[in-house]
Amino acid sequence: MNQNKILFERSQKVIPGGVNSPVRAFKSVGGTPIFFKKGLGSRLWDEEGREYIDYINSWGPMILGHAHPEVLKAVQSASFDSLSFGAPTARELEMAEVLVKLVPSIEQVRLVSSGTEATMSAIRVARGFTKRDTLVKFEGCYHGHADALLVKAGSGLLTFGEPSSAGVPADVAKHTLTLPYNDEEALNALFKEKGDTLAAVIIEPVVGNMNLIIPHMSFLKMLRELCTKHGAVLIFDEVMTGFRVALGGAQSLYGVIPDLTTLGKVIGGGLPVGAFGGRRDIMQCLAPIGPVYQAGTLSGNPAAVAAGLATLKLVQAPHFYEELTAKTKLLVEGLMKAAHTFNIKFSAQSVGGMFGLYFSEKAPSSFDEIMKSNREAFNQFFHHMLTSGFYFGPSAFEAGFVSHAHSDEDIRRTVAAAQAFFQVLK
Ligand code: HOZ
Repeated sequence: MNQNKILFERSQKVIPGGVNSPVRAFKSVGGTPIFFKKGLGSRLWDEEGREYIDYINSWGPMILGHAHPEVLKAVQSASFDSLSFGAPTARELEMAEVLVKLVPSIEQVRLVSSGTEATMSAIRVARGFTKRDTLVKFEGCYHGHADALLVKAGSGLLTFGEPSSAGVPADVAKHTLTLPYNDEEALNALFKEKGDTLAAVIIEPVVGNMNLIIPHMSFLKMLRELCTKHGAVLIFDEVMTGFRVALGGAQSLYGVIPDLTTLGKVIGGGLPVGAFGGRRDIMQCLAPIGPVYQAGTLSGNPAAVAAGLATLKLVQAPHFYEELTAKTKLLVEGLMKAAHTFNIKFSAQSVGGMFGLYFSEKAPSSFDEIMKSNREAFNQFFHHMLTSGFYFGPSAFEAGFVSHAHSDEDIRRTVAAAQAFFQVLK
């Protein structure tokens, strides 16, 4: 029997659903998840020895491709000096200095171990700073799995059709208000009614968790103005977009600067690192100097920070983001051209190294529009590509990721395989 099937059967006996993160279970696309054994550059190999070109890249972190020699060398050398101290290190300081230098909104920053921890902590400090409770998020945006954020969320919750999680007390959820993404009228109306009671608004400045959704500039600008006017803390969740869409994240791309920013994924180079940072006056509310508590034994872990620092050094090479953006554009434009040759209702778009594929006539800009795309066609596409050796996200509600290691030839082969699918679909 196929190794992936054998391992998945074993896994389901000891791990709920056989996976450690729900989207990986292939529930929405059907079939058996692939168990991976090795990655190198743009390639992955599964337990059967089959080769794939990877378009997930660990959901974003592997921006340099898998097993980059300089990242591995940095982790190796840090590891020989101990895997954890639970005490300050010079490396953490170096990472904080790099983040302050490169991310426009960050004056002070604290490291944590995941994106979930970063968003959860950013919200707490925003509430402590404003002395208000109410939080606003946008439908279909996913900000990790802290209780307050599992209300009308994206990613796995959207994939499985349960946008608000069980296990979140109504008393907690009642402090989270939701608005439709890119809807200026609704935004204005909420601020008019409740603006002065809002602690924070959290948003993915480019959404990557209900597939890829690009913000309208006027919407982002209005959000910034309203938060400033009403004293609500604006949090950009750049866990996905940070160092992915541009060196300074979506905030540098669009010139809209939040009060706080959360980071993760790329800044750990594939190991678990998160960060939240922003205005000095807000960050100064954190313990040990302020009343808002936040802590972590593995925060600033030496091996993880070494992987992140090596990655952040390499992404600062001249033309890195121009090249990454060009590769990603080559993919989405190639796929669109191939689909349109056969009159398939398909669209695709990208920002930096992130992309979205949609079985709909035009790229969606809201939760309602993405819900109308043809999920059945996506599932067929996914399986055709998987069988042909191309690994895309197993859900119509996830963005895709290209790495700097992808070659034009990788992309040409991908487009050719998709073209064969579109031809049959027509
Ligand atoms: N929630 C992640 C994507 N939006 C998936 C995480 C994973 O399965 O690793």
